Amino acid sequence: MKGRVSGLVALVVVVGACSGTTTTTTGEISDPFGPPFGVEAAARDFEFIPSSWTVPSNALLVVDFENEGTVEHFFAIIEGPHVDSAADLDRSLIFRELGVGPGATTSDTFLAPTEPGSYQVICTVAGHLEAGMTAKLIVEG
Ligand SMILES: [Cu+2]
Repeated sequence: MKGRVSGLVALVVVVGACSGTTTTTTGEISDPFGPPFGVEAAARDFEFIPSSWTVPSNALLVVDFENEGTVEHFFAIIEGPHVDSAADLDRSLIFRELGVGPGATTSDTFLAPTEPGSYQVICTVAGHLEAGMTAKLIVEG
């Protein structure tokens, strides 16, 4: 009997210690971004395969980027106006960038843009965008 009373007192202390916080207990851990959304991308000399991808906004993206070419390539998602030359690119507009050497594959996991729209994807190696390495990431709300 004495043990029960002590337990009750301890519970009250714990609840009191938690007041004022926003902690909630649901009994299960949920992923606020939903299941990961896979994106398969490949680079050749000098194009992206495919030339567009459609993803949900704010989804957790798992991008697998394979380089089927003979030189290094990058997969860079650009925010802002369409660019025609890497020389014109303001690097602060790069939302996310992955690079991989010839014959290799890299993977990256990140959140898609929250703002729906069409985002340009380019290779940032000098001359590659001009040679045709441009694609689209379509973000749907
Ligand atoms: Cu390239």
